[in-house]
Amino acid sequence: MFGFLKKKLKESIEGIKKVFKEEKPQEEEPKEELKEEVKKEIEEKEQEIEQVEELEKEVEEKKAKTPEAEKIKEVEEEVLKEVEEEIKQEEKELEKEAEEIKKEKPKEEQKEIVEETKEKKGFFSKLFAKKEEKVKRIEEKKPLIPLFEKKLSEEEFEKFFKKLEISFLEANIAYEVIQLLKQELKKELVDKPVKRGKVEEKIITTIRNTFERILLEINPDVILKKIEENKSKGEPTKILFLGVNGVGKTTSLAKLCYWLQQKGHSVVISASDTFRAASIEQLEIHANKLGVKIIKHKYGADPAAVAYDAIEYAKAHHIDVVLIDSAGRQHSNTNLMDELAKIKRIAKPDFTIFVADALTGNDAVEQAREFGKIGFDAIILGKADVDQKGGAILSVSYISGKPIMFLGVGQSYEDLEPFDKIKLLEKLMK
Ligand SMILES: Nc1nc2c(ncn2[C@@H]2O[C@H](COP(=O)(O)OP(=O)(O)OP(=O)(O)O)[C@@H](O)[C@H]2O)c(=O)[nH]1
Ligand SMILES: [Mg+2]
Repeated sequence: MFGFLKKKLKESIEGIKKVFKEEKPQEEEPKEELKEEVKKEIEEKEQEIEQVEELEKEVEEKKAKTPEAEKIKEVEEEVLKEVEEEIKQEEKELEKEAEEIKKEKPKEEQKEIVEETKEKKGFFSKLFAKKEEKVKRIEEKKPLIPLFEKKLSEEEFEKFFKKLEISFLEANIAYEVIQLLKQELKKELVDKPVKRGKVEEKIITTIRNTFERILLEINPDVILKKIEENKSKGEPTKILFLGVNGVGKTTSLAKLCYWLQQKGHSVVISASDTFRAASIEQLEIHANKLGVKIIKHKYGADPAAVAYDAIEYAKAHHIDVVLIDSAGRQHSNTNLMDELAKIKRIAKPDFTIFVADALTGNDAVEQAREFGKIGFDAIILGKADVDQKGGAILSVSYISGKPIMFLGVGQSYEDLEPFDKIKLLEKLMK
């Protein structure tokens, strides 16, 4: 999961790390058998690198003019003056001392004077030590000045984000989500000092936190609670599945049936897709495998009437849950959308679950927006196991305002995972 998005994210971050001088991009060794297309790609990459290098040069020039750089220069000059003054003073004192030695200890103590002179010669090494001390003092004073840390200008950020934006779009992340990510990253990066070596961490953390904030999840245990509540009133719990054609509604219904059975609940299935050829037979196969009753009418029958009968059957036989399938439909088909509204009116489901195919990316997000007009309570995103981009998963709850309950992660009955955003984000960011 997320292979594509992770690769793209890494590429974009490598680019910005170069602006922050954290890493040099590795130059690719062109292989002889490279096809024209690949060569072109390398040329484009080289151009990009050139652009980044130009940008870097600009940054260096700007850096020299910053108040921080000027302040460092000032301190250097100040310390230099201080130390030179001290050296001069020391020089004077030593000369005075030497004069006095000469006066006090004439010829007879020549030997001693020679020794003293030798010692005086040590004055030059002292001088040298002073110079070293000067460098040390400058280094000591520097941390008191706000040390130059790389700050990203708005212009640099825009350049960096353009690349990231393309990656996000390619990963099918919804435009609104990308704008939100941009806003958050801008807040964290533009004109803010970022410590060297911390750029990647900062970007990753900001992206992660934004996703954590916008991903909505709902624990499927709410269904179990509702079942208990309804049972105490002698009522079955009704769950309706809706979504466009082929997204995985029927498969998700069968998986949820299995999940409920594992929790000890009895189930009846309503074959309310009376429209698509072989839909009833498909559901019958699942019902037989799972050992549950299926209520069906003929093809072309009113799907709301099938649901009504299934609910009556559940009431009469004290069955805990009624799972209601429905025909896939395009949200633009008003007749079929009205039919769906009718099923909802008659069956009065406790939970309406919108099923989408994670692979369809932005389409899934658009569908959620449209089906939201009929109304649903939670989302199951199927085919997450084969989704490399993650765009639908990362965007659908923010756009629809409804939480994700499960991810479909395969074709067998066990392949229904309660949605856990922390676990998901770990997968994306690790
Ligand atoms: N890999 C994978 N395949 C899935 C998953 N969920 C469903 N599928 C497959 O997707 C295809 C369509 O699934 P259905 O459950 O028939 O979809 P539907 O929405 O009921 O389709 P219609 O009734 O025609 O609208 C089937 O081949 C399923 O096996 C999943 O989580 N992972
Ligand atoms: Mg179906």
